[in-house]
Formats: sequence, structure tokens, C-alpha cells
Amino acid sequence: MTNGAIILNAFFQAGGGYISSGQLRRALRATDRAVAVEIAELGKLGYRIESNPHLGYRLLSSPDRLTADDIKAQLKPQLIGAEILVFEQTASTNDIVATLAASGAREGLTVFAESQTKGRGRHGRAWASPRGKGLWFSVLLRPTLSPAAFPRITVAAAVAIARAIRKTSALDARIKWPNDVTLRRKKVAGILTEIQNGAAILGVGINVNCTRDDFPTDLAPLATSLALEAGRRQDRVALAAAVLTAIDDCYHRALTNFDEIVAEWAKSCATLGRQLTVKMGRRRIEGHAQALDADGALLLRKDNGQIERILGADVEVEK
Ligand code: BT5
Repeated sequence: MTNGAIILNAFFQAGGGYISSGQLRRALRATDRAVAVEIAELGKLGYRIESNPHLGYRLLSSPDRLTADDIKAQLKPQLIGAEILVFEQTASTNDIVATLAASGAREGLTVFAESQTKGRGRHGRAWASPRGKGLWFSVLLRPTLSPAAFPRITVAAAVAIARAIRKTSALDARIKWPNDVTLRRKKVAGILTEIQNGAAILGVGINVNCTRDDFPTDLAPLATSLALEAGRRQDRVALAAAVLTAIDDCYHRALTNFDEIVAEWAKSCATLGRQLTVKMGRRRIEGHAQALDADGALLLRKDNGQIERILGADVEVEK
């Protein structure tokens, strides 16, 4: 951990209270003067820190920038996010992780970008990724699953995103199978899981502080952000840490106790138990969303009673 990360971690633990310079000296194994230099460095990065000769230091506010140190300060030791990289701009974070995966990067590596020029969804669709307004990131996974069970990863990620949104903003996040998280039926997050040589690249986009103007016109009626729904700006770093923590938990369960994920999924799923139209290429199938199977496929009961196993299709929920 860098000295900056150690200090931010201490501020986080202090929960908005003061930390004495003695505590920081011990944490950094440094002199008072060196502590003051590190605090000044954080000031240059946009952290507002109050210094009180009697009480010590207190963090007043953090800049609205994603940094690996800030996110890590709020994470316990865990697989997901054990290494974090933050780019100002990339084409797509999934591509960066794919390149690093091919050169042997470790499972859990997480790459964020403040903006993407070619953010993508499934089937080559575009994903709007306005600068500084969301969480656009990808996680490298090396799952011990048969390829047929890889859809579990998208299911686990959807559960994790919904859980983290509920925890940080108390909004009623719902899952729309297979890869959307919605608020009041509008899309707030999307998941793109890509497979490469046995590794899975889990791409997640969450609209955090987007305003209506940040969405292309055709998207405006379909998309929303946490800030639009909550009526106030959201702390992207806190959400990033909550999502990575939830992904860590859900991913481990997806490998070992997938039925626990399915149970949580069912509770927040807007698709289950509904009459659906499923589009798979040119095919359209109608039926009742009955359950998820052990691989993460959706079991659709058609009107003639037959069960169809659906993977990675587009879904319209009938009103
Ligand atoms: C998805 O695809 O929902 C997957 C989105 C994954 C994005 C992340 S960002 C980090 C990582 N790097 C990437 O390049 N991608 C991943 P799909 O189900 O195909 O939905 C795509 C559709 O969602 C588009 O055709 C639009 O209609 C809509 N859309 C695009 N941008 C959106 C946004 N910001 N918010 C809500 N909906 C959006």
C-alpha cells in the first residue's frame, strides 16, 4: 500500500472523525514532518483535510475521482480488486483486461476507466460511458467451472450489483434477466461477460451520477442513473468498493453454492414468474419465466407446456 492509501484507510476507519498525528506516525512509521508532507500531497490531489494542532487530522471531502488507493482503502483483503488499475480513458475496459489476461495477469485484477470511447454491450451494441459519471470496469476471472456453467457469472454479477446499490443508496434495484439491473424499469447497469481461453472477463457499467443530458436521445427514455433516482449525487468510490465486495462474495458462491445466488436472484428478479417474449436472433419465443437452472440458464415454460432453456437472449417483459 502507498502512504497515501494508508492515510486514506485510516480516515475511512475513523468514519469522519479525527486521527491524531501520533496514530498516523505509527501507521506510516514516519516522523511528524513526513506525515505532514503526505497530507499535503493528498491536498494537491483534491482531498480537503483539516489539521487541528490538538486533535490531529480529519478528512472533510474527497475529490470526485476514482483512484485505486481510495477504492482499496474501503476493501477488506479479497480476490476481486486485489489489484486495481484506473485509466482516464480507454476504448473498452474489457479489452484492457483481455490483453492483460493473455499476458498472465492474476484473477481478481480490476480495471476502471473514467470514460470509454468504445464501451460496448452484447452483440456489438454501444454502451454510453460519459466521463466521470459512472463506474465502467472489468474484472478478470479464472473460474473453475465447465464452460456450460459460465452464465452463472453474469447471474452472480447481477445479484452483486443489485445488492451493492441497495446497500449504498437504498434504491430498489431489480434484476432483468440476463444482464440488466433496473430502477423503476429503467436500465441503471449492464453486464457483459466475455470468455477468452478459459478466462472470463466480467464487464460492468453502472450509471451513477449521469444526468438526462448524458444519455444519447434514443436512450433517455430507457436509461437512468442512481443520482437521477435518488435525487442527489452518489459517492462513486463507496459504490465501487461495495460492488467489488459483493462481486467477491457472489463469485465465490457461484462457484461453490450457486443455489444461494439463485435464491437471492429470485428475490430481486423482475423477470421471474412473468410472461415474456424472448428474442434469439430472428426467433421469438413466448412463455412464462419459471426458474434458473444450475448453469444460470433461464427455463421458460411455453404455452404448449414445453420447457425451453434460454441463454443470453433479449427479453421483453409483458406488462
Ligand atoms: C449490456 O449490453 O448491457 C452490457 C453493458 C456492459 C458495459 C460495460 S462498461 C465496462 C465494460 N467495458 C465495456 O466495453 N463494456 C463493459 P446489452 O444488454 O447488449 O445492452 C446494450 C444496450 O443498452 C444498448 O443497445 C442501449 O440500448 C443500452 N445502453 C447503452 N448505454 C447505456 C447506458 N449507459 N445506460 C443504460 N442503457 C444503456
